[in-house]
Amino acid sequence: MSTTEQGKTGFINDFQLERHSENPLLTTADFPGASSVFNCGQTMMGDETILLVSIGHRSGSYRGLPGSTTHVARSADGVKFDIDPEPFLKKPDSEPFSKLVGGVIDTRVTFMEGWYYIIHPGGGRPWGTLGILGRTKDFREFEYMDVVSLPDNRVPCLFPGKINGYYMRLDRPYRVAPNEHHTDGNIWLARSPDLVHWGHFRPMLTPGFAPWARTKIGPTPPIRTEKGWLTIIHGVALSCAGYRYALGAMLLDLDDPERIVGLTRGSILSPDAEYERIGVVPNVVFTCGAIADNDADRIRLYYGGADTCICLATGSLSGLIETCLSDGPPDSTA
Ligand code: M1P
Repeated sequence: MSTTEQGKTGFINDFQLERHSENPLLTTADFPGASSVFNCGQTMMGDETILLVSIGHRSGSYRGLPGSTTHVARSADGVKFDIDPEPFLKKPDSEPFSKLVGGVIDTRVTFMEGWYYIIHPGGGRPWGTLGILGRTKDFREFEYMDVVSLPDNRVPCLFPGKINGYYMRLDRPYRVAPNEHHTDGNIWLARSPDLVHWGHFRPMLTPGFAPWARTKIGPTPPIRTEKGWLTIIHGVALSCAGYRYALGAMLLDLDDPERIVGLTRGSILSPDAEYERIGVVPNVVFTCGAIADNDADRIRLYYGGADTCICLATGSLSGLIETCLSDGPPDSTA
């Protein structure tokens, strides 16, 4: 085991995802009129890799919600993507969604019970940012279901099925000072009988367990593994150089997902490549999910670099799980 840093209880692991040699895979050149390309939802549909790629338009907000659209990109090999010409998600025209959705970014995808459920942020000013749930079977037709979180909680991430009789999700509530970007963010758990009504809220993880996640953190949809629910998280550190977004992972107990059984103390990907350091928002690696290839013992992350392009990083699935377990639950170094 190589090490980078000494924690309070000893050395931490240095598991690192590997960048694909063809990064960045998708850029503004792939989307006419785009000013930014970033943070994609991701899943498998049969043998096809599906990305939901968010773009900001030169004619609209350069990376925020107003005017942004989300496009389906499909790939047989996970590297070369064909992009559907028409946007899959954009500002809807039916109430209450038209009032709350100015554009669509940062989709989280969870496949369960024959549907791909998608949550994306809505709201923004003056309402505050909240989560909107919809679903599709084929990434061609999409139906909105409801507003499933109050502000400010923009990225609820669904588990892929009921656990002990309830649907569950990871929440990321945060506080926003008037006219400011949010400067914090924690991870909570919520339960629901029907995916629309949510409660039994429980706090799970706050920032500060590692330097790269000192300021705020956020979840992605959990992936079922034999050893627990694997969840990629992002962590943000604020310094004199501004915000820096890195990625880590946590592992949750299969029967009691409120219990964190492992958490990487080192980041597994941080913004070091040029396409991650320079762009619309510098020093960002950010993912809205991950794809586990169990047979190949591989995890794939399609992530946004500097809010400007889509990249791919991969690593050993079992290696990441073992790193979570060996670094242990957050209390062990708290
Ligand atoms: O611009 C960097 C990231 O900012 C937001 O993340 P957070 O809520 O943690 O600040 C998101 O808008 C994300 O899409 C973006 O990459």
